[in-house]
Amino acid sequence: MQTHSKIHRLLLTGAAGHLGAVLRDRLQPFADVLRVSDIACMEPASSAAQEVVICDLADKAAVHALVQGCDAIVHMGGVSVEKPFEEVLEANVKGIYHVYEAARCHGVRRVVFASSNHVTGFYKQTEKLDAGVQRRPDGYYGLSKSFGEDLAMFYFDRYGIETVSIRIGTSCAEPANRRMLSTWLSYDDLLQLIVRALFTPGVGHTVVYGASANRDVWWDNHEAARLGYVPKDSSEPWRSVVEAQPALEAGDPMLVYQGGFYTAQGPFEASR
Ligand code: 15L
Repeated sequence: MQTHSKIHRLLLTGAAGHLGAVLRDRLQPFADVLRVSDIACMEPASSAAQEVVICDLADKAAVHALVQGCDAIVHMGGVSVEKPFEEVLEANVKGIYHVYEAARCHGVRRVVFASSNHVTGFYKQTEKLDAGVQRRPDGYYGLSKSFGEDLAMFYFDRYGIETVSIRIGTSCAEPANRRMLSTWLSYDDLLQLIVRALFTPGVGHTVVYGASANRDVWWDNHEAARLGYVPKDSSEPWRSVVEAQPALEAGDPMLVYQGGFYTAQGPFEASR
């Protein structure tokens, strides 16, 4: 990947999560010091250039201490799947507010926010969207990411903190089902997009989708192209294996909605 000048101290939240763990070593070359945090236990620092901090994002004072001294933030932390509202509220809604408030107080000027395709999950798979489309969140998780994008916009408009919000599709080692043939984002392409989001000047608040160069895309990702993102991978090599899977029933949310099964989760409380 093209070399960039380094960020002095880069904070990666959610470092014990699936994508956080993938990014931890891959982001190291882009920072003099990489501070990694999570609410869960993590591997110890692999070198003097890593700092490991256990932090609950719902704890305002702890987040302030975490952010102090950092120059940019890659915010992957919080709940990463659909959950009851109260859990999402603590980790994602209060969590991202604490991150931005701490960024404001401690002079951080750039954030990369791991938003999600579930912000627009109730669109049909037959529709093609760009990042400016009206949001249609498919659950509390998607709603929290929608809030996060609005918060990022507010902190840019009010305080000039720049953010790229990445509506990540499905970032995993290999596409494993038909939906992922469209939503898949390889780890290398994820890293490329995050690096572009960190180093491209003048992004204001930009929203992009996070997908590889898949054949059947649902997203017009011209905003990502403006950041210089050129995905290198595609789900196509897995198509024949995935298409050999048993057919889904007509009407299955995995076939109908962009958000797949997220659109059918809940309610989490019994009706009264
Ligand atoms: C997400 O936002 C989740 O974090 C991830 O676990 C996947 O479920 C992904 O969306 C997806 O839509 O496949």
